[in-house]
Amino acid sequence: MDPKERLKESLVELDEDSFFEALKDLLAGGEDPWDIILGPMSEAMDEIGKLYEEGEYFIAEMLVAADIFKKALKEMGIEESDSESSLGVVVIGTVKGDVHDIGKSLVATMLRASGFKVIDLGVDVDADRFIHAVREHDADIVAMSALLTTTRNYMKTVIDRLKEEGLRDRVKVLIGGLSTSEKFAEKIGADGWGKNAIEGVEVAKRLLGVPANG
Ligand code: B12
Repeated sequence: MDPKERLKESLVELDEDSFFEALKDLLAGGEDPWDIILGPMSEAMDEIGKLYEEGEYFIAEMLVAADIFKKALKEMGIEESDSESSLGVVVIGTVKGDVHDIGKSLVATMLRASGFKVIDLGVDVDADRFIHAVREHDADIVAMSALLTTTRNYMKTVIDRLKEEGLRDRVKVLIGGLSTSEKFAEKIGADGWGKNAIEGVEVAKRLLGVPANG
């Protein structure tokens, strides 16, 4: 079987040994880690979500999958490291009520790797914490993640608070996560939406007027 397929399947089946064997083969074959992460690994997570919806998998299985995913990131050296940057300051977090952190952390990592300074507030972040961080770090962008349809509306709450605090004109708002879309971003008055970590960086650059290859 093609190692990408094998990787995807073993993650869906939570077969850690077979997963890491396939990962080793892919990396040895010169595969780009980001292609693996945003390709078969993310597809496997979608599959696992479907199995959860169908009642085949439970929270425990989703947790195991998240654990394997994070181990793989470590194995590939995709870790968060801080760099002093010139492109701009991004405050990022998963919004209140939502604890999904893998996608948000990937976006943070990719932004850092691209030259942004990133303040990662973690998960379950309320409006007060976003506002405080924007002031403290003089942020250029507020980036929010939500995977649940029940938490995405909180993004609007944060945008409203930014307005109330007189900060909305000073920062761009970038959103993403499974429960969001370009249309949703427009609806709540965000400035941009990214489908994945790579698109997130592209949009962040565009919002700050940085050339695409800058
Ligand atoms: C792993 C997982 C969990 C783990 C999370 C562990 C962790 N540390 O993150 C645990 C077990 C905790 C969990 C809990 C729950 N989960 Co869950 N979970 C998942 C699962 C299987 C994978 C998520 C994931 O990591 N994906 C991989 C990453 C790489 O993808 P991503 O997060 O989407 O991020 C990418 C993009 O979306 C984007 N992106 C993300 N954020 C941002 C931000 C910006 C600014 C930008 C530009 C881009 C961007 O870029 C990322 C990289 O490409 C998904 C299924 C799925 N399809 O995703 C369900 C899923 C999200 N969960 C779901 C549910 C229902 C729950 C629970 C409510 C279950 C329950 N009854 O308790 C709880 C909620 C807990 C809470 N309060 O948050 C549903 C949500 C349905 C809905 N419409 O709301 C899903 C879709 C499963 C399903 N199909 O039913 N979950």
